[in-house]
Amino acid sequence: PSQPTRDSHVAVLVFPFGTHAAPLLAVTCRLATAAPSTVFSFFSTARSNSSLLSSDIPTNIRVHNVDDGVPEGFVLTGNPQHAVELFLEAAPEIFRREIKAAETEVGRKFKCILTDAFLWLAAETAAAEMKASWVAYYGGGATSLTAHLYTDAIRENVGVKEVGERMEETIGFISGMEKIRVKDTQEGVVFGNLDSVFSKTLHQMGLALPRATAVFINSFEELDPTFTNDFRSEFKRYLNIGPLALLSSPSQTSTLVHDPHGCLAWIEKRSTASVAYIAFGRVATPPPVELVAIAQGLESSKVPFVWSLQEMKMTHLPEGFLDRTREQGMVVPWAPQVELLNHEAMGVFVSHGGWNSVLESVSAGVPMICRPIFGDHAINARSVEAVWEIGVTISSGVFTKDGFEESLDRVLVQDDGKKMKVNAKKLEELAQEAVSTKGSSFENFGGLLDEVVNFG
Ligand code: KMP
Repeated sequence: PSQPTRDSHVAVLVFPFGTHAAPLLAVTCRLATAAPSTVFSFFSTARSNSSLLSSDIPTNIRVHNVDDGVPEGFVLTGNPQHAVELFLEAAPEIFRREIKAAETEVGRKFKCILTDAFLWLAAETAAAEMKASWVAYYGGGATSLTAHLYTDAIRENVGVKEVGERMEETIGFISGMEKIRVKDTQEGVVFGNLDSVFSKTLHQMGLALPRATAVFINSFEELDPTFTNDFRSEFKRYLNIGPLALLSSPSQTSTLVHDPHGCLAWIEKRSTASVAYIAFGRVATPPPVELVAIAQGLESSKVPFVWSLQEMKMTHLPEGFLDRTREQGMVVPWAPQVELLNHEAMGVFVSHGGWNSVLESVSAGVPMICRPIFGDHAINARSVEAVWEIGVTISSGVFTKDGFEESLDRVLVQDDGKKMKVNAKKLEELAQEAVSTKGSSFENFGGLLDEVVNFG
């Protein structure tokens, strides 16, 4: 790789929902550290920016708050997709305005636009106007990206009417998808509302990504060799640069770990591979009846646990649960997830199967129990269960006391679960190799740096 071009300017456009922003900020920090003379203008909403603990970012990153696209006086409904769609519709104009202002402020034209793949329209619009290159970050894994990339092929083969009858069929007509069923695909691929702004955006994202100068994801090539090969011919450049969780390794920062509730001191006293860690995102939490089922399953299984649960949701827990389980486990509003997962006492990660969660579990060699909620959760959960064989999807799709107890027993006690542990440990090793010096993700990060700072 050549020396970074001096004085260049990179725009970073964030999709400010779910957990898209944090990995993109992490990548931006690494790029900015590697290219200190390049300015990175990072654009996201005020709400998203303030939720990123951004105390310690390189000085060549300039963080900008942008409009959220919600019209003045507009009242949002409870549906999270509504806010997403308002933002997506306004995004090309919002970012055009902000990019102009930042160019003037910094006094340097943008030569590269680095964006969340969901923002393909804003990205292509701005890149064409400024004659800049577009580098896209897809926030999920290779399997879920395949469903977006080949949406037309899936629609042709499965049809979009009476899909219900074909939900159990696999989509093995796409290489690497032999174990993925129609019902595992994201809403908006063949079922659900195909005409919503969100569904259309993701469909057209699949058509736009081959035009980007590079597409990168937070994963490692060895996890999905079939898709890795395919994407190399589909995209101009395809780069796996993860797992990001392994790049900021806990050992480097152990003295600084934020652990206000003493989870790490607590897990220290537990035996090997015995603890269940339960954590759902803020947006994607199971409904109150299922929180009760989780609590009941934990109590009757007697499995030691750490449960990260928003304070306001603790009111849904069964009467007396916290008192009765004081010795067995802890319910906390915040937990040091990566450090917990990497502790040898960790036995299973219970989550929705969002990409960041899956990859953090893989990176720590910890088997999973998945309860998919929306988006790519079901397709990730299916890969966990049927492709990588490192966990299970909760039976019947929702938590029940008995179903959860059975899953805990299967993963933590049965021979089946021991195999999952072995498989997860193998993937952890591959992930470690990928990020080590000369590993695939290490090399690919150099490739990304070239694309973003040196323009290939
Ligand atoms: C709100 C969100 C997200 C969402 C749906 C919402 C979100 C997200 C996805 C998603 C969709 C398809 C994929 C992967 C992810 O859906 O953040 O393949 O990433 O209503 O915030």
